Amino acid sequence: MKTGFCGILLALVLTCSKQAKQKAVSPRGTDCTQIKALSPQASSGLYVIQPVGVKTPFKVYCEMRADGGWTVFQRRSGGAVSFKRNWAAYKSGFGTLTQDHWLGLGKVFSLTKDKTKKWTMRIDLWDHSDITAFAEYRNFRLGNEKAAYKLNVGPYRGNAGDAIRGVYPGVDQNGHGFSTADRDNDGCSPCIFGDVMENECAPSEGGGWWYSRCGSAGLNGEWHPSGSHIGWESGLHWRTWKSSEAYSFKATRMMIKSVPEKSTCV
Ligand SMILES: [Ca+2]
Repeated sequence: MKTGFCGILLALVLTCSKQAKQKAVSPRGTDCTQIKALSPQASSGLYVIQPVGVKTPFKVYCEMRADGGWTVFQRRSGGAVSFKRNWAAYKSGFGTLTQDHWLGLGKVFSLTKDKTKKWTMRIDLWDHSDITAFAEYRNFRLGNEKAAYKLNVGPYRGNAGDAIRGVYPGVDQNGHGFSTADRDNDGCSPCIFGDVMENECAPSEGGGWWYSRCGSAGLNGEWHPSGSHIGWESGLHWRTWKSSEAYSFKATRMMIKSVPEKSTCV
């Protein structure tokens, strides 16, 4: 009988502590995709995730869509949060999760290193007339810090064009390491663009990115308001969509969702 009583007591304690945890942020999961799968009614917002093999859980913004739960790792919508930052900041993350932010290369790496899943990256772009376009890449994965968080993407689909692989030959950002003003992995030593000679892409473009001879995609440059968003070398650009002249977007979002390795779904 004593054991029974203790069992009930234990169950009560566990239930209470579970409820207390759920009050803080609920539900939890290894990523936003799992949270959405377990709780189909879950709405977009802040959640705590703990990727497989990661000791310390961390907060992320989950974009809950009909096609799954997406873990957001970049958002731009204004100039309040500067993306002109060095390696340490791009590694650990900065900004406000519910607003403009960069989640951090370390956290994105900790998600995509889970070999039991494949990852799809989605990029959403908004121009200054609020027209949107998107690019999706299957088999998204980052290398570790030693490999400069090398970008790996598979097949592309979307209507924004494949700016990662670029407009011109030799500027493919796929397979390239991340660069910041204080960490140069851009493949320019120097690069010659017409009458311009470039040694480092990050300082001139304004933010960290997987620059490859600078390249056709770059969403971490300086944000420009409507009216001064055309004709800038820096800025938020995706040249396969807005290629006629340098065009800096009004807003951008980058996010990933997981697909179980054995799943036949895509
Ligand atoms: Ca260089």
